[in-house]
Amino acid sequence: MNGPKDEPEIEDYDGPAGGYGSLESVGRYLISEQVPDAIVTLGHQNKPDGFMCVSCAWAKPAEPQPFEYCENGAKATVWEVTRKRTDQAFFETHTMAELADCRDHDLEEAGRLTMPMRWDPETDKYRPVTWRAAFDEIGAELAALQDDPDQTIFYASGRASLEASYMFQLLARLYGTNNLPDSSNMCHESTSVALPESIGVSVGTVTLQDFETTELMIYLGHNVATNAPRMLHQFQDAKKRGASIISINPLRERGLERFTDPQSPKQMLTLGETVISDTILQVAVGGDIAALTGICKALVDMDDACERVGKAGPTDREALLAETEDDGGFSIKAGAAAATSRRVLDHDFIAEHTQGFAAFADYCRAADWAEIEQVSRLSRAELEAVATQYAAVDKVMGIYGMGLTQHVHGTETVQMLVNLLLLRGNIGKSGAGICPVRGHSNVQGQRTVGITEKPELAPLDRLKELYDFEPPRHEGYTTVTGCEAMIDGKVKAFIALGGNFTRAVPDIPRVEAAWQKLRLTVAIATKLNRSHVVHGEVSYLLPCLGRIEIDQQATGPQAVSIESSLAQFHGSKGRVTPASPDLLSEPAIIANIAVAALPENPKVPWREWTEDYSKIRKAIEKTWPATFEGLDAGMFTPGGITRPVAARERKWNTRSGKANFLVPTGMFAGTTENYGGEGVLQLTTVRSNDQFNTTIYGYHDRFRGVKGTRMVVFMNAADIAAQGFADEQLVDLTTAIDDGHHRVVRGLQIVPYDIPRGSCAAYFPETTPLVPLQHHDLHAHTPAYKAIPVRISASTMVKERAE
Ligand SMILES: Nc1nc2c(c(=O)[nH]1)N[C@H]1C(S)=C(S)[C@@H](COP(=O)(O)OP(=O)(O)OC[C@H]3O[C@@H](n4cnc5c(=O)[nH]c(N)nc54)[C@H](O)[C@@H]3O)O[C@H]1N2
Ligand SMILES: Nc1nc2c(c(=O)[nH]1)N[C@H]1C(S)=C(S)[C@@H](COP(=O)(O)OP(=O)(O)OC[C@H]3O[C@@H](n4cnc5c(=O)[nH]c(N)nc54)[C@H](O)[C@@H]3O)O[C@H]1N2
Ligand SMILES: [Mo]
Repeated sequence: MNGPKDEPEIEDYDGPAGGYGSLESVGRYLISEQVPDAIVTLGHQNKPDGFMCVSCAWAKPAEPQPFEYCENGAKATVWEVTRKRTDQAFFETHTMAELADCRDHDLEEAGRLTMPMRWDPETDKYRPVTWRAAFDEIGAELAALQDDPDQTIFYASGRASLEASYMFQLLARLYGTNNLPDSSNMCHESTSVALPESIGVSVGTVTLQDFETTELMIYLGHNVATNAPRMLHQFQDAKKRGASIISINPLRERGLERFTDPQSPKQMLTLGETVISDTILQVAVGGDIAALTGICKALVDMDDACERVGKAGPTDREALLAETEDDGGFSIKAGAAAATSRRVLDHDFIAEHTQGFAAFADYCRAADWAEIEQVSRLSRAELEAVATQYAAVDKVMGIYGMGLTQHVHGTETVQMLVNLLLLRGNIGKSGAGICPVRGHSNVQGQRTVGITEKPELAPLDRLKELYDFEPPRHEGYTTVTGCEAMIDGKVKAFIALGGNFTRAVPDIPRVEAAWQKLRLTVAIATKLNRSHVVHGEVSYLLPCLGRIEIDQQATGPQAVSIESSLAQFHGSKGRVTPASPDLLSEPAIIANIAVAALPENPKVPWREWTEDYSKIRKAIEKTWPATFEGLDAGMFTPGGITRPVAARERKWNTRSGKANFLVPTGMFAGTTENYGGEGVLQLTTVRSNDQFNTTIYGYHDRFRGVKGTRMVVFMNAADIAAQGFADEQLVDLTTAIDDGHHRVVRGLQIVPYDIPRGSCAAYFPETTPLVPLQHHDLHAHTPAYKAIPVRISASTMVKERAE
């Protein structure tokens, strides 16, 4: 099968994000996927009466741009509407043993799945089956395991609609389990645990309107140009108004620096660019708690100085101002602020709305600058400058992605960002707030309609009342505990609503070995991936419609709904002819599995729901009236339906009834247990500009200048020299955690890169085998895909390509 076509090439990219590069890149995919006409389809993307992008979850504005899609959104669309097919002929020619050697890119590139298939042990090939036969056998297998329903896992990847997801969680609970992990477990789960403790909501508080008035955005651990490019429009507009952006990221990602709007003819023609970040602080991987502590400490110190200066008489004030010269002149500003009787912290807000300030302020006062500087690799002066900028404005947002959540102390890192915002009342007012940037297009919505392993987050009593059954009350598996249970032999069946589970999780080789021992693996999917090629004893591929396709049911074409990152619900209508007449919709597949596996329950109208999705939405509205009222009637409202988020109104649904300052347990977001010694680097695993998670579109990370390969490790030049390597040398990475498992990824090419010393970066999923399963957030169980301690050695692999 075809791999990367070009020789690996490493070059500097000095163009901006967006611009001609992105137009050219989209054009290339339209041709290679044989769908030049998809350009028409793209015109409907993210429009109020169109379809909602299947790539990221960024908000959809009420007044869209003429082309409300980005380079990567276009790639995702083209990838779904491709003319390529993995049809019967494809499966007849390939055994799974053969396909096991294929790269992620090659498997999906083969095209859309077209018919239901069952793996045949005799030939090691998937063979066509009828839908009826598939549902009957899956139903019988599930029923046979129902004496202990916790042997089955119902996994959801964040793309499926609110309607499909609602049915999926109900299927699992009627079956008897809360084993409902989803991709969110690997993603923003740290947010979902951190924010309820801090501010009493599980989602962000920022709306698109807030971008119109904000003065400062502190932007951490997210790669906008690649992973939520439409957000660059909000950044650019805010910049033009005079707002500032401070980025905190180990890498100087291209989108943090410059952006040319491909929608703006003037910018394109003049090659004009907007400089996005005013400041980029290149924090060490795992150094964010330290960096945020530094900023908070500077603010608390300023405020303390301010109080002293304010209380002092005129003579003492002179003396105090002189004294502050000793700390580099920084607190002079505090003195000046005091002279205008303005306090640095918002003490009225703190008194009225928060709890825990005194302890938090003491933590900041006691924090040691030397430690802060050592862990963050940022200087005191840099962090004080951020504090000064922060204190000078009234409307600040904290915006973040995986660089904060995927750490052993990810939850604490998110809570540190909230602490910073609370110091000046930056939550619950216009232009301010906390803004987690979600991943999959409906990952937030799946949680909102009950896909969760945590029984306390699901409306079990309401489900019991509506559907007349006894829902399971004990906790289900998360992604991590699910993998552990699989390895321990406690899991027998796995039903996947999308995703590529075995490539997305840590410790891939261990999980794959356990996966192959499962009795049943069922994949509801659009394209072939590794989690299908490696499979259980009885294995089914159930090909489904994508969101962009027309979903024709008994009552006519159906629409679905999703929730964006900014907590707005939107309707989405498919526009293109399905890839094959044999596809079923996700709701139809779930309904059929339910009917085949479960005893009849007249309260659950699976068939009627499938015929008319507005009935599913009505059921969702009935289950959560306060959240979803008006969903069915209003989902095509331009700009979506804004869901109520209590913290936006400064209502704090926490145990204390207030927003909570929470003191972190340490400065480093990673772990220092079980390893030590010379030469250990903290590896962070990231996405390239040519992938969507485990879907690898190609081998060209334009922004980082890497072409023709993904097997690279980005290192600081001083680390390369200190460890005695040469640029472009092939190396092996070994995990420096000693737990009895040897984890190695071989044959990565060194790319010298502007990254702090002691940190390195590489692509996911190629380097995911280095992540131990137990290396996860302590509270949320989010795998710590960032800050993995590794050692680097000269590669034992023969260098294959000619010099
Ligand atoms: N085109 C495209 N869009 C996507 C996706 C995709 O794969 N492709 N994936 C979707 C999904 S599911 C998700 S979750 C999001 C992911 O979007 P991101 O959150 O942007 O995901 P990553 O690529 O993991 O990049 C994390 C960023 O954090 C930085 N970083 C790494 N470690 C640290 C750290 O310790 N501290 C700080 N401050 N920064 C750090 C990296 O340099 C990088 O810029 O995007 C979604 N959108
Ligand atoms: N090392 C490392 N590992 C990571 C991460 C990291 O940063 N570093 N990030 C983590 C994160 S944030 C996430 S969200 C997970 C992602 O984990 P998953 O969500 O499990 O993986 P995806 O790659 O998004 O899933 C791709 C597959 O989804 C299927 N698919 C696509 N569209 C549809 C559809 O419309 N319906 C259905 N039913 N199926 C569809 C296709 O078969 C495709 O092969 O990975 C995690 N893993
Ligand atoms: Mo994600």
